[in-house]
Amino acid sequence: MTSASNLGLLNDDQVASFIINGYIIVEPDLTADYHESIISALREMPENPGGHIVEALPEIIGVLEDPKVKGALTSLLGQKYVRDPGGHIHMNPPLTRGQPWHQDERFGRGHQDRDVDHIRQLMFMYYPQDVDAEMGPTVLLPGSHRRISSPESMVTLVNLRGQAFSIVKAGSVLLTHYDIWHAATGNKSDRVRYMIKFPLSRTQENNEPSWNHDPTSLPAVRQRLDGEHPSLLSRNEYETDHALRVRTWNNIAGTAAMPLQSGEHLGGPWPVSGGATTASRQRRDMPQLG
Ligand SMILES: O=C(O)CCC(=O)C(=O)O
Repeated sequence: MTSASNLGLLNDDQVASFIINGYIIVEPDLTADYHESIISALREMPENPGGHIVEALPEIIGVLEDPKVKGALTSLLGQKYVRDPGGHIHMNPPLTRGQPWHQDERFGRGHQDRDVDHIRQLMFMYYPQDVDAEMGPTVLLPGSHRRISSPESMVTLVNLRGQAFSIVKAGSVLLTHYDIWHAATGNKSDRVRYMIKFPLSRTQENNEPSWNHDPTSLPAVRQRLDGEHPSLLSRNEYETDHALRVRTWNNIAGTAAMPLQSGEHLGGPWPVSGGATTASRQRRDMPQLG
């Protein structure tokens, strides 16, 4: 798709980043007054409306309809994405403890059914106030959406190498792959931190990219999908992860799909270190050598 529409569609590089890391932050074109009004409405709510967020807070539609948000959602979930029933207002009051790391469950789907090579569902997380490091930001682990893990095996995990925090400006929207590992962190401040979360889904497969695709950027995308490794992976999993990233691209790119293995992936100079044998493994181990 080209930029004919007025949506803030993502470009190839941004889609590649999402595939690699599993998240993107969007800053909607809404005013500070708008976000303030959401905070006021949240403060006045007598209780958490559970999944009935839009009924309790109709103004929230403004964020879902923002062109940048719609553009990012269209880019990642296709033209006909839908907001699923449910969602949750996550209020993180002062002096809470952090949550355990987890992947969200969904409509009876268990951890064994996760989409390790596709983008079928996203989580939308909207922060109406600034969130700093003390205020209990959400923590997430880049690249973890391709890792199937049971809740039991995650419950004892604490700080993970490469973890990233949603330290964001008021009004920011964090879009994540549904299966990303995440958790609320403890709020050490004296301020309440709100976050409104909605699940969204793809309803149809793409015949062509639903983002602002430029065929000339494919080599650069390929290099990133081949060569960038989120830090949590053990060495033996690098190759599997590379293939899952390319398969994810192919599952959403329609006519812009690429061969699963590039020539470089199959051969090339011997590596300087380790037992690897291919050029892509050399890039993996010594990315500074290109
Ligand atoms: O409140 C947060 O930062 C994250 C909470 C969350 O996503 C969850 O409980 O699944």
